[in-house]
Amino acid sequence: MFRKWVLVILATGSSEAGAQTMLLSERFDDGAPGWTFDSSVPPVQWAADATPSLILQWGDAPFVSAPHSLNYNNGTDYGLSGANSGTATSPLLPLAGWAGVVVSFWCAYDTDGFYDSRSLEISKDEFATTVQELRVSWDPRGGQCETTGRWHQHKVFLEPSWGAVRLRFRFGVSDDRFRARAGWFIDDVEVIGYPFSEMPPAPTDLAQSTSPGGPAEPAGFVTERSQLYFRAFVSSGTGRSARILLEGERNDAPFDGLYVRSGNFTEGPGVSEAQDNYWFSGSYHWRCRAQDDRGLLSEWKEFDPAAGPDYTVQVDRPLPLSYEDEEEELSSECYEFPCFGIFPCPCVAGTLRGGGIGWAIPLIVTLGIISGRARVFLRRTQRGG
Ligand SMILES: [Ca+2]
Ligand SMILES: [Ca+2]
Repeated sequence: MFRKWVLVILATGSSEAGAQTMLLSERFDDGAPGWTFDSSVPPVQWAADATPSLILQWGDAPFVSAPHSLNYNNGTDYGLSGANSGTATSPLLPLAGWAGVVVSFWCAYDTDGFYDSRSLEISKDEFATTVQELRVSWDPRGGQCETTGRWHQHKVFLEPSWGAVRLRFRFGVSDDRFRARAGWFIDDVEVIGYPFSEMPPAPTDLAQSTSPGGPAEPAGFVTERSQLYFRAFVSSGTGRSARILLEGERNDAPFDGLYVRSGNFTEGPGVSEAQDNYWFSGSYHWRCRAQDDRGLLSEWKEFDPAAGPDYTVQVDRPLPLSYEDEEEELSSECYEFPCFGIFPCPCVAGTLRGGGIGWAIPLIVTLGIISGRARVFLRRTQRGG
C-alpha cells in the first residue's frame, strides 16, 4: 500500500512539471469581475451583456459562450456622430515562471474597417507605457480578423519577461462615417502558461529567394524583383503545426519585432515560407521565429548576423520622383488618399508609372493600411517612345 502511494505521487509530480496551466478564463457570463472600463461617451461603453441580439442582421449571436459577451455599444450601436473611444482592462496577469504565455480570445465586429480601430494594448506599468500594441484586424502577431459579423479566435504571445501585465481592449472611432453599427464583441478570454517542454525551437535552414521555393540566394545579393520569399524549417517540437513570423528591416535599422509577416502553417515539422513586397529600393536584413498553432513563439533566428545587408532591392528609381523628371508626359492624374485616422502619418509622395491606375489604387490603399504611409500622391504618366 505504501509503495503504491509513492508511485502515484511521483507520477502526479512529473505530470505537473510539464503541464500547461490556465491562468485566466473569463467568459463574461456573470459580469466581468476584476475588469475595469472607460468610455468617452457613455452610454456607448463596454459591457458584459447580450445586446444587440445579433452582431449584424445576418450575423452571429452576440456571444460565443451564452448568455453574454463583452461588447462595446449602447445596446444598439456605438453612436451616430462624433469621435468616441472605450477601453476594457483585464485583471493583473502574472507571467513570470513560465516559458511562454498565450492569451486567446474570440472576436467579432460590426464596425467600419477603415475609420474605426480595434486594438489590444499590453502594459506592465498600468499603461504608463505599453510593451505591445496590436491592430487586431490585421496584425499577424495576433492572427487576422474574419468577415464582419462572424466569431473567430485570436492568439497573442505574452513574453514572460514582462513580469506581470494587464491587457486592454480599445475601440476607437475618429469620424462620422458608417455609424450605427453594433460595435466590437469579445468573449472567452483565456490565458495559458506553458513550460519549457512545450516551446517550439528556433527555425533552422533559413533561405531567401526571388520565387516561391526557388533557389536560395546568398547574403548580400542584389535584385530588381519587388517580391521576395523567405523560408525556414520550423517545428513546434510537439508535432503540432507551425509557421514562421518574418521581420525584415532596412539594414541600418535595428530589429524591433513590430512589423512582421506570417508564413504558411506546416503539417508537423516542415518548411514555412513568407512573402514580402518592396515599393522602395534599399538594403535590408531579416530574421524569423517559429510559432505553433497555439500561439507559442520560439526565439528569433537571424538569417546572417554579419553587418552587411542580407539583400538589396533596386526597384524603379528612388521616391519621390518629381513631375519634371518625365521626358514626355502624355497624361496625368493625381490621387490623394487620406490617412484613415488609424496611424501617425509620415507622408510619402511618389509616382507610379505604367500599368494604369486600376491596379495601383488597391496597391496604394493596402500600402497605406499596412505601413501607415497612407497619404500618397499618385501620378500616372505615359512616356513617349
Ligand atoms: Ca451591449
Ligand atoms: Ca460568454
